[in-house]
Amino acid sequence: KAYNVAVVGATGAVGNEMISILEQRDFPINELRLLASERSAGEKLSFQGHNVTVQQLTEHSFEDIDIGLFSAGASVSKTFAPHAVNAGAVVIDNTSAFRMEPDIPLVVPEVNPHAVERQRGIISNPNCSTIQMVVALKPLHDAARIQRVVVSTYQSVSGTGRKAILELETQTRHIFNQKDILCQVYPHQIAFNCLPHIDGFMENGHTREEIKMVKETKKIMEDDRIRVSATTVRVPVFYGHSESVNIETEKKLTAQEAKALLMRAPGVRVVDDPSRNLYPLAIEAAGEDDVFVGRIREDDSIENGLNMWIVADNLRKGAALNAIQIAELLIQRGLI
Ligand code: A2P
Ligand code: 11C
Repeated sequence: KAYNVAVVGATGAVGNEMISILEQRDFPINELRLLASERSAGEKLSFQGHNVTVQQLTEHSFEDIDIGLFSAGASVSKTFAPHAVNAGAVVIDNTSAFRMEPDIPLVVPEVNPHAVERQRGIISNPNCSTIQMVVALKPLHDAARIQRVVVSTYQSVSGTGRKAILELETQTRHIFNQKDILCQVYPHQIAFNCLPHIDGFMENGHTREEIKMVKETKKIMEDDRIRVSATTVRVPVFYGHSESVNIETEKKLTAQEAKALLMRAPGVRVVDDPSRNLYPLAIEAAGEDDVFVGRIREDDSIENGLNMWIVADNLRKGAALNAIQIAELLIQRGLI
């Protein structure tokens, strides 16, 4: 069977990646409908060697659609996902709109594939920095139960979207040419800088991105006992999020045992050979599907502690690829 698929936010950074991943994975598509705002209606994007015209998203965009892949911001999802569901589509939503709603599954196929069975029309795709972390933590949690995670992220500008990619590019060029720089997307210069600020600030001093990592991890791992402390930082990298992750486990895991578990884990690629300067790098993870893990070592400051460095392409495994893997899971399980 082939499916009618709508990509909402098709002209954005994630939407573009969705189109290329659908093509690369030879997803069974009958019709691909590309939707965006009025601004880009009429634009043409290439899919399987053909030009597909972008249409303006409206309430009526979902007639005959089987799968709606949404990545145009939370408010667009809140308004339009219900229309897609009413039209009979399953929505896989890449925004934060529904993630924490108890009856909406939040799915990473390597971690909690069974959760798709509970879907009633909408499935949420987690935040990029959470996805790559839980893919690596799941096998360690199963073996030794993770009690606490302390994570600091180094997130690329593509996580913010197309305009932020352009901002880093332009600021960098202007600095080299001794021209004035503009800060339009971020409140401060991102070129040659690090901003400990992703998404909005909350009253308790944390950012929303940090709280997403705390709450989504518990929901996806289906274990509220895991304590997570996160600091999320934007760095001047175009593609690929990196994370320094420290975990405390109930049972002792040696670095060797952790490495062996990670080498067998689905979706994980261990790159860890300090003697040859080998460790995961954002520039090498970009364009790849795996979550890369390295610098795996024991943390001797606590009894059962491990440190590691986790890197993935935030637009692929962190967003578009995970969403399409959820769609593939629905097909495999006969749910659409
Ligand atoms: P458009 O290109 O027409 O503005 P990014 O995250 O890279 O900034 O991309 C955001 C995506 O969401 C783009 O495809 C953008 O379309 C789309 N989008 C933003 N607002 C709306 C809206 N109100 N209706 C439909 N699509 C939207
Ligand atoms: C970033 N993680 O890197 C964000 C992007 O909740 O889906 C994704 C925001 C979200 O800026």
